[in-house]
Amino acid sequence: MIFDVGPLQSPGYPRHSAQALHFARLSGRGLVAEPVSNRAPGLGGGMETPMSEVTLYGFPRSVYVQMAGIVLTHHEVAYAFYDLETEMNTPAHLALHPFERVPILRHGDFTLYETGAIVGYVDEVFGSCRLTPSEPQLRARMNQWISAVNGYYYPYLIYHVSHERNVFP
Ligand SMILES: N[C@@H](CCC(=O)N[C@@H](CS)C(=O)NCC(=O)O)C(=O)O
Repeated sequence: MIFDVGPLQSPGYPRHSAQALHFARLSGRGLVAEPVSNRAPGLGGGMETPMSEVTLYGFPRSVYVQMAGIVLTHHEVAYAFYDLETEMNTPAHLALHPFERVPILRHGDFTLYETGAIVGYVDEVFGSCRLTPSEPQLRARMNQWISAVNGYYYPYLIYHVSHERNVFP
């Protein structure tokens, strides 16, 4: 995949530091070279007027967005996908997520961010066959893995290895 980082590589940015991509992203600019639509098929409105009761906001390449999508799909929730790629770090994005990340879930007038919170909510609200174990030790193990991915694996795999090799080689 080719990333268009052109003018983002200002010397003022921490090119090789963790989360370099996050700091280097310019307002309103996507990272992918090819233009992407921010309207899922069938979605006519903007972010303020989602047609579906459940809307997942994010960009398709995001593993966190994919996690939320997998859990929605597992529970056969009909949801709209809103591609935020070209609107990352804009005021509209900031209004949905104060840390300017994805995914974000909207269910009716309820808006939620953080993947763990989203999948837990979806599992509880829509799950006939729950993914969350009822047995405390199994549930604790699940939460341990979620925390480990967020705290240890993701920052190194994505911000260090992947971004530094693919985005800022
Ligand atoms: N703790 C957040 C992490 C989400 C996250 O880091 N998402 C990445 C995409 S996989 C993102 O929004 N990156 C945007 C950026 O770094 O500018 C969660 O669990 O949802």
